[in-house]
Amino acid sequence: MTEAVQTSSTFTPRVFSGIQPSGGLTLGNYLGAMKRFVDMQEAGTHETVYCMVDLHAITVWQDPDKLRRATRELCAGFIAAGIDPAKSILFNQSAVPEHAQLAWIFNCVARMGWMQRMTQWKDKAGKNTQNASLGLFAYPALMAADILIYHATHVPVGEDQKQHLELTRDVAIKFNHDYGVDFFPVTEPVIEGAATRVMSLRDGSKKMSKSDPSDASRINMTDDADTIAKKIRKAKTDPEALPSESKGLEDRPEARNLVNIYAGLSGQTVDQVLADVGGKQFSEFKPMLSELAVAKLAPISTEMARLMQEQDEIDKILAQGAGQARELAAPILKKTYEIVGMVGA
Ligand code: AQP
Repeated sequence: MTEAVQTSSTFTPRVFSGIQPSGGLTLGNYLGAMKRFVDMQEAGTHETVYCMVDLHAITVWQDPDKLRRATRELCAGFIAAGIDPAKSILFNQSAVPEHAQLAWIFNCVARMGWMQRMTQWKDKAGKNTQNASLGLFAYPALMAADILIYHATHVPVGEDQKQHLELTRDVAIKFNHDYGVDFFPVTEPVIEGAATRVMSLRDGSKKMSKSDPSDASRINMTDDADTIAKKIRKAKTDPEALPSESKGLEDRPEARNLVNIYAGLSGQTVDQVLADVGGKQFSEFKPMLSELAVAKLAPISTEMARLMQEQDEIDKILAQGAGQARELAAPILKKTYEIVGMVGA
């Protein structure tokens, strides 16, 4: 079914979000993104479109075989976590060329200064910016295209993506202003819950990340029960007992991180968790956290492993999702080309 393109401010409530197949899924991706994707799917208030953003992944070097495997593994992760291809559109970004096509238009709308201010660019490019890829610099324009090619109204993300979401809003506003249209929505970020910023288990000031060289810094969704328990046992903490109120977690980044993780996994608020565990030492709290993490993550990793044996099934789901995504994206790209003045659009 082809959607009629809307040019007014009344947009279909639609969620878009993506995850890079740039390595294995982490607990940060799960709590900050995927678990919330499932909640939004189940709420049934929005159409939900979820993507493995492989074009984003190659902004830093990816081994082609590993990228193929990580893309399928991520798809398996989505499904194992509860994304239902009958309810959500699930696909990989490169299979829908409209993303890259709209990104080019947005490369011409966005300003160099906007990109230079992005903290992710500064973090990932490091000191040697001259040697970083042009794609890494332009990453936020592609992300804006990912979202706006579906006229998405809401984007659930972790805290780290907030700045990119603001840039997406700036791109939509500038495009609408420059061309005198009300064509792209000004998308709302959805950054909610106790675990929108899961930190490294080794350093409470650093984000838990799939590309962190230290495997001990993160819980991978494919870790077995023993590995999860070992990583939590070794997680950096301080010598104090846990406080009974969240105010007591100020200036205690590692303690706050473990409590946030517990809250995210259990579906409680931080204050509810602290009401139960306040006064406990980490020697008592860490085994509780391990038990909860294993109980929540083991069914997902088991299902992921099973699905990874069904590669044809995964590829079928991705192809079907890409077809559905293109039905939404193609008319929006066509209209964009018309607005911009491309002949033959
Ligand atoms: N530590 C985290 N806490 C909360 N949310 C997180 N997300 C990632 N890490 C955390 C959220 O997961 C979604 C997908 O992220 P991504 O894979 O596209 O890119 P990323 O944010 O750069 O994640 P990584 O793990 O750090 O990947 P690499 O190491 O490849 O850069 C986003 O919604 C993100 O907020």
